[in-house]
Amino acid sequence: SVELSQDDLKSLVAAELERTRRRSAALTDAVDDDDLVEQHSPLMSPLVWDLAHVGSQEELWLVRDVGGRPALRPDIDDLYDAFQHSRCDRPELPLLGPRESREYIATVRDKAQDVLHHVSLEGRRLVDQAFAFGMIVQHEQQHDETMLATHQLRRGDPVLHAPDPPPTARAPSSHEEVLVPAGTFTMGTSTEPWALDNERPAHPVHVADFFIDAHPVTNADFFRFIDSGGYREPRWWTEEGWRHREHARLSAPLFWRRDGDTWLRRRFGRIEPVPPEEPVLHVSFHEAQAYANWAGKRLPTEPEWEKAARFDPATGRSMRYPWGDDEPGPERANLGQRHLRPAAVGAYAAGQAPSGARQLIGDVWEWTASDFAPYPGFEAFPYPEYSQVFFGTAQKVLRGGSFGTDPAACRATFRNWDFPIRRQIFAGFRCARTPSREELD
Ligand code: AVJ
Ligand code: FE
Repeated sequence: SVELSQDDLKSLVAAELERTRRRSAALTDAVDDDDLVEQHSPLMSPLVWDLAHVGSQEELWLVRDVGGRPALRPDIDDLYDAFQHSRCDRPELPLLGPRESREYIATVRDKAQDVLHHVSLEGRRLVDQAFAFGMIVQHEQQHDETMLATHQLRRGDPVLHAPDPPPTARAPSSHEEVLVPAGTFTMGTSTEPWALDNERPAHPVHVADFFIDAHPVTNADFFRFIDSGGYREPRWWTEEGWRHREHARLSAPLFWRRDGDTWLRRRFGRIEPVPPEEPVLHVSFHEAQAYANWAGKRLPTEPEWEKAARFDPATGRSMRYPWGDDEPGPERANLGQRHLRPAAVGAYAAGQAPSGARQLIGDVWEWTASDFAPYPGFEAFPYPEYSQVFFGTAQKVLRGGSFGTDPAACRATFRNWDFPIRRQIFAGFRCARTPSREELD
């Protein structure tokens, strides 16, 4: 790749900051002030909290740490520290109001742009290749996806609008899978400039032969699981999964409602029939795992998912994306809230991986079988509260990003994680399986 001059890198970073802020503004300007301060679900913060929180993180990292400038609002650090107050308690806090929040984040942004203008992007690891700025861009984009999830939970008339994703040229059969032959590949990265600590370092992983679905599991597939009693049969579920299913009374994906013979769903304030050809969305890890068992398959492990997504057997190299090293464009993947729904399976032929799998990047986050764990040689950077404190068996890894994820916060090495009961995130899944002897001969 070409080394950018410091000036070019700075212009790129400045543009990314502004592009990201336009998204945050669109998501928060779409509703009135009452709506901004309201809690739409105990699972989520009021939108106004997310808004000021992105400014607070930007102040901490870019203005104070990188810039060495005095604190603007040390009095509000605690209010916007995600570890101090859980989401459900945030509406009771003396938060900045909508106007104050907008003023605050604009002031922080002016200072951050000034810091960017004056800083040397050399010497300190925190600023090398503009890492801290990239981290803040990704952080705001992650909250923009969280705010989109809040919009999905919100009751009331539709306020977000976007064109539909491109149609599919050829509808694949629902059982298409690809074989990824056994061998070692490079997992993670040590060179991607804005990769976060948990994606590092690059390391070799041997992966045995496996099949992986060529596309995510669809709503049509999921109808069959439901119709054949998938939610009523404990044998498809793990013990923990079944206990949760009973406790939460799960009987269909979140936002679905049965109307006679058809399934309807609410999508950003509109009611529509569940589209059969779209990836299933808003299912928990437990539902994904039950479906996979029912289908005679399993969820892919993280190494399997990543190998299917970026290993190129022709060169023996791991690529940044399934299609190569080029940034995602609109023809490659459904990202960036360009569309407010996943595309039908079979779309994005230009985004296909060498393995033959499609739609690995964008459309829906994909649950994997893996717990969120550090790679060998992991080093928390720049702060343990980003990833390290979440490592363990409580969190499952999701891969690939959704239609709500920005390209800046999505690549084939990117790791997301959440509790296995979570459903309000834009998550679906695809299945994998271990081939039988006969299938390999
Ligand atoms: C990586 C998406 C799990 O939103 O909880 C945002 C990202 N970390 N602010 C989250 C994050 C701090 C994180 N996820
Ligand atoms: Fe955050």
